[in-house]
Amino acid sequence: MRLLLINPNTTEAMTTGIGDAARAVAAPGTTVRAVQPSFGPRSIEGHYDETIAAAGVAEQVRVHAPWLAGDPRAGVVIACFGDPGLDAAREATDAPVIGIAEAAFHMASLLATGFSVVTTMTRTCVIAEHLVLQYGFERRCRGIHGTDIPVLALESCGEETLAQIEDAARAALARDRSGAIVLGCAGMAALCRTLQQRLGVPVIDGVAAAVKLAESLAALDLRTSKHGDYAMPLPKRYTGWAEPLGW
Ligand code: 5HY
Repeated sequence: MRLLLINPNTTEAMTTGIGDAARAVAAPGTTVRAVQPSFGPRSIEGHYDETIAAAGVAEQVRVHAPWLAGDPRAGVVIACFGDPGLDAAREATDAPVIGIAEAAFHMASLLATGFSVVTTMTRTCVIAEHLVLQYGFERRCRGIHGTDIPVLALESCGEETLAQIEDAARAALARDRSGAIVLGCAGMAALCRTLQQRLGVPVIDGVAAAVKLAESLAALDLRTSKHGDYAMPLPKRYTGWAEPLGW
C-alpha cells in the first residue's frame, strides 16, 4: 500500500526522522512517502501553530491526491500529536486518515485500563485534553503531563532529555495509577523502545500505531465514509495564498 505520512510542521529533520520511524514498523508492501507543508511553523506548540498547520495538512493531501488515487488501498497518517486538520483531510480523500494521537489512544486502551500521556510543552496539554474528550477516551486517559521540553529539542535528544521523559512517565504511572504510557509527540518516536524497556510497561508511539492501523484498514479494504460530513468538500473558490486549496 501507499502511505502518505504528513509531518504538519516544516522541520525537514523531523520529517525525515518520522519517516524513518514509520518505515521501521511498516509492512514489506507499504511504501511510505514522508512530506511536510510548504508553509507553516517549524514546530507545533500551541493553538495558533495548530491552526496554520491544519491548513498545511490540507495542502499536502491536495498535492498528493493523484498519488493516493493510484492505490485503492492507500492511507494517510497525520504525524503530529494534536492531529491537526484530521477532519479536513478525511473530507479531502477517501483514503483512511489516521491521526497519531487517536491511534495511540486506541492502542493504549487495548493494553491497560488506563493510560497516561507524556508530552512536550505543558501549554499543549490542553490540546491533548480536548482530543481525549473529542475521541471519547475520558474514561481511559488518567492524566496528561507536560515536560516543557521544546519539540525541536527532541531532534538532538541525549541521555538527559531521555531521562527527563522517563522520570515524567514514571511519576505519571504512579500518580495516575495508569498501566501504559502514550508519547505525546511525533518527535519522541525514536525513544519508544528504550522507554518501554526502562519503564517495564507498554509505551505507545503514535507514529507506529497509526502506520499499523492504516495497514489494518487497507487489509480489510476499509476506507473513509463519504456518506455525510466526510463527503468531499463542496466546490468553491478560495482566494489569496489559499487559492490552490479550493475545490
Ligand atoms: C508534534 N508538535 O507531534 C507536536 C507535539 C506537541 O511539531 N509535532 C509538533 O507538543 O503537540
